[in-house]
Amino acid sequence: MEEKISNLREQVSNKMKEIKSYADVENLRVEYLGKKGYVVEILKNLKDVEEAKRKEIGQKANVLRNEIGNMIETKKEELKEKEYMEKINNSEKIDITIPVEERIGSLHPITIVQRELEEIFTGMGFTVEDGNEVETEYNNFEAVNVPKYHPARDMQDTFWLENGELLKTQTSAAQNKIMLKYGAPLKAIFPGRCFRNEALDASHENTFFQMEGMMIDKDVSIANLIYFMKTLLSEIFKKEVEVRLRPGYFPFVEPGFELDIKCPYCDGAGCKVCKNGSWIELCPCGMIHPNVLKMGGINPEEYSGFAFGLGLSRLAMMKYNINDLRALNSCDLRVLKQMNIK
Ligand code: FA5
Repeated sequence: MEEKISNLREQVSNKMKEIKSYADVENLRVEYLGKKGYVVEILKNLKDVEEAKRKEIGQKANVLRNEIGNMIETKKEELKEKEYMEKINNSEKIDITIPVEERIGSLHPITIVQRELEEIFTGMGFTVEDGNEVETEYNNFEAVNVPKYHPARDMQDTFWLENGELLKTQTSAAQNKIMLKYGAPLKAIFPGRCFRNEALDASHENTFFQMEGMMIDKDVSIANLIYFMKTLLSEIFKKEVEVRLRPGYFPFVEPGFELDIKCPYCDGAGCKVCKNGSWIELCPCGMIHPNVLKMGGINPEEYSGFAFGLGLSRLAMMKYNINDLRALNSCDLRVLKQMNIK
C-alpha cells in the first residue's frame, strides 16, 4: 500500500507536466481526488488494511491528498497567468499608437440651462435649494393646498410607491419644507426631476425637469413676479423678451397665471417653434395662496409672495431648438452632436 501511494505521487507529478488546460486539470482532479478517485479509494479501503499499519497508511494517504490538491491549485494559477499573458500579448493587445477619434464629453442641455438659470437667480439674491425625488403625499399635495380627492390631483397622474410615498410630480413639493426652514423673507429656487404617468409625446415625458422659484417678503406683488420673469427670460434668450400673463388655475396660487413669452425666434411673426401662434406658454406662476403660507409657518397678513414652476426640459428644448422632448432622455449621444453643444 505504501508503494502504491508513492507510485501515485510520481504519476500525478508526471501528468502535471503534460497539462495544458483547465479541462485537463479537472480530469486529473476527478481521477485522483474525485469520489471514485485513486486516493479516495485508498482512504475508503483502510478498513481492509491490517490494524497495525492502518493509522500510518491513513496519514500517508491524507498527506498525498493534500499534496495533489496543492499541485492542482498551483497549476490553475499557472494556467491563469498564462492565459492573461496570452491576452495582453496577443488577442487583446492594444496599440496605443493608433490615433483615436476625439470625443470630448459635454454637459447635458438641461444641466446647461439649469446652471444658467441658477447663475441668473443667485445674481438676484436667490438661494438654490435641493428637493427630494421621493416625497410624501403631504409635501407633494396637501402642503400646497391640494387635499385628498381634490380634482387638481387628476392633472398629475402620480407614481405611487408601496409605502404610500410617491415620486414627486412637481417641484412645488419642496415649497413647504423651504418655508419652514427659512421663514420669511425668503428668495429661493429649487430645480428638480419630476415624474408623471403621462401619455408620451413630443412635449410630454414621464420624467422631466422643472425649476421652481419663490420670493416671499413684505409687499411682494405681481409686478415683482413679472419683473423677475422678464429679466430671467431675456438673459436666457440673450435678448429682450415680451411676456404676457393669462389666468391659470393652480390650487397653491391666488391669483394664478400662465406666463407666455412672445416667440423669441420670430418675434411674434409666426414660425414652427410657436406653431404660428406668436406666443409660447412657458411658466405657470402666481401669488402664493395664504393657506400655503400658513402651512409653511408664515403669516399671510404680514407677508406675500410669488411662485413659479418653469418647465426646464421644455426650456432646454426651446433654447436648443429640439423638436422632440424625448430626445433629452434618450441617452443618444448623436443628439448632443446635432445640437452642437460644446
Ligand atoms: C406645475 O407643475 C405647478 N407646480 C407649477 C407652478 C408652480 C404653478 C408654482 C404656480 C406656482 P404644470 O403641471 O403646468 O404646473 O407644470 C409646469 C411645467 O412643467 C409645464 O409648463 C411644463 O413646462 C412642464 N411639464 C409638465 N408636465 C410635463 C411633462 N410631462 N413633460 C415635460 N414637461 C412637463
